[in-house]
Amino acid sequence: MKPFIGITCHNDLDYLHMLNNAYIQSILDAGGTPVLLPLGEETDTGSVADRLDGLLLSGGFDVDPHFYGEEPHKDLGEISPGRDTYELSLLQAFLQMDKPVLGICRGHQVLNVAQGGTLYQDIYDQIDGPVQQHAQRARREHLSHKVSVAEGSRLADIFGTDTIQVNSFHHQGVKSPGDSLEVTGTADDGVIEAIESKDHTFVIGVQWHPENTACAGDIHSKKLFSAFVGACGKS
Ligand SMILES: [Mn+2]
Repeated sequence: MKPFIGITCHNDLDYLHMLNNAYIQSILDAGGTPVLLPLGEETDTGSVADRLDGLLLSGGFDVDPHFYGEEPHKDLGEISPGRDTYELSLLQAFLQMDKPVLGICRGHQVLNVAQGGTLYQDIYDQIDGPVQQHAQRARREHLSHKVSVAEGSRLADIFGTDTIQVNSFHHQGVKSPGDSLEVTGTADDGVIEAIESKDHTFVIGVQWHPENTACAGDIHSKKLFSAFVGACGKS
């Protein structure tokens, strides 16, 4: 049986769920069965986690800074509070069961906040020193900047190299990593691009969007989805 992989959706206007097809296609291509999860704060997230083999937290709006103890910065973007609550609850359930989790962009940030970490609400305003462009003005499958992958990390094992090229569509980033999370990918300007849990079998967050580049044939992105779906098949 192919593993059932829950994918969270963006909920923009209270009546519409949205998910870029690239997430679905990347899971299908890697041999999984995608299960789209509707936002519902009253959902029994423990039962959802129990029935699924893995969780993909998709991209979207900024995380409400109240979840990491901050007031809104002037450059905070749009937020989706109901989605924050739902995803944080869902994620805790998966982490407790040690089922595989892949957080992408916003999902990488949600993972960090769930573990008690903090975010830069705006990397351009809040990081000292020069910050490179992280909101690329090119097609989604274009690989715009470098990420150095930490030696000995799970990502280094998955990619088989210590440097990859990624796309970039973010203005926030991980500031302090949460409990049990290690930084395993960084851009040249120091922006944290990947985190992994030391205490779980397969819990990874990436700041970029590998679903777009996997669908365009990028080998490292395809390896990441294969490793994730493979781990879900064993959970
Ligand atoms: Mn970036």
